[in-house]
Amino acid sequence: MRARNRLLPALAAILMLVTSAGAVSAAGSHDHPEENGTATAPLDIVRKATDLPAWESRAPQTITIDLETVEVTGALADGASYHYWTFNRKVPGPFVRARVGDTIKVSLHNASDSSEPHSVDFHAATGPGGGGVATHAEAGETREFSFRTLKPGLYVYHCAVPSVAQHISNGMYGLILVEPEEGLPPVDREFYVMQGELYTAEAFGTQGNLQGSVEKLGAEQPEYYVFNGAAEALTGNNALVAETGETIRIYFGVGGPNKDSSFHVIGEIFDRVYQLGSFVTPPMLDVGTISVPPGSAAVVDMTLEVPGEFILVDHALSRAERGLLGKLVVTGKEQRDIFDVPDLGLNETHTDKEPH
Ligand SMILES: [Cu+2]
Repeated sequence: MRARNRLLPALAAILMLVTSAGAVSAAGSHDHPEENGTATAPLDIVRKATDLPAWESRAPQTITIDLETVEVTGALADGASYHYWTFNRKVPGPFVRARVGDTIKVSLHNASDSSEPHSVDFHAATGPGGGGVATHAEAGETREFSFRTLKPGLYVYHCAVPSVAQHISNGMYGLILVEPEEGLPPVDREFYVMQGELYTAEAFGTQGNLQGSVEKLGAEQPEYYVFNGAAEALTGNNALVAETGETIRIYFGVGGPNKDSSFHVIGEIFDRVYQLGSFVTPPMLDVGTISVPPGSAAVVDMTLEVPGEFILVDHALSRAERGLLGKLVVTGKEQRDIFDVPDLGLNETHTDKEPH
């Protein structure tokens, strides 16, 4: 299992090299409506938490990022679809992995069938609008700009076309990691998770093709809260998976547009927290719940001592009943000196069949 763990990031790294020098791209054209999903056959817009490139030791280089802004009908919840606005057809947009001193060349193409202009503002960029004005593209247009990564950190990017709140809420946000020269301390597995809100005219739980509500958006009264784009998206086959004894890292961002997150993993303690995505500031140690504002991010590291299911939440827990729920499933040997439930048979529900 360990070998496979290492192989996947290695493959991802090779793919990144092949697309040289680290291009992030989406396949396909956008002139066929069926590719953009329908109310009866919505697309899976959820970006898997494992969908991020691996770290590599390297000198500063020029990286090309190809972003395509595509409006699609995606699955929001069981029996409910929504018209998302996306970077590369997934929410959040692609995880961009860079290092200090890189030059990032951004090419943004707005699909020809888009109803709106779109753009991208990188919080990692130093320059007017973070590129938001430079990349403002009408339907069918391509716009480019480049920036140097002057400062390490974990940063949000998002569409910056007014109403910006509407574009973000509809799914147009992602993370860019600018690693320090020496990288971060190594961990066994890394995950990419972002939180956002959706403002549907229909009440939470309504079936069918739901419509956006500018009134609820203006009042900051969302119906849905989501990790990686859809209700309870990071559960089932999309749950985060790891083994006892491993260290894991979550790159956690809040697209928002409006609500902060009190991010917490039930039954775990963060060993290291890089608050607000700062790597120059020493990380906080041993923290239970962190606060992440909209348009910001944090990095949390955990050591997994005990097997079982660990729930990812925003500790503003009413939101868990509006779709904001993820799972970390840990398999491996019980550690009864750390956590034991002698009378409930809890330990027998896990995969460990070895005698103690
Ligand atoms: Cu947009």
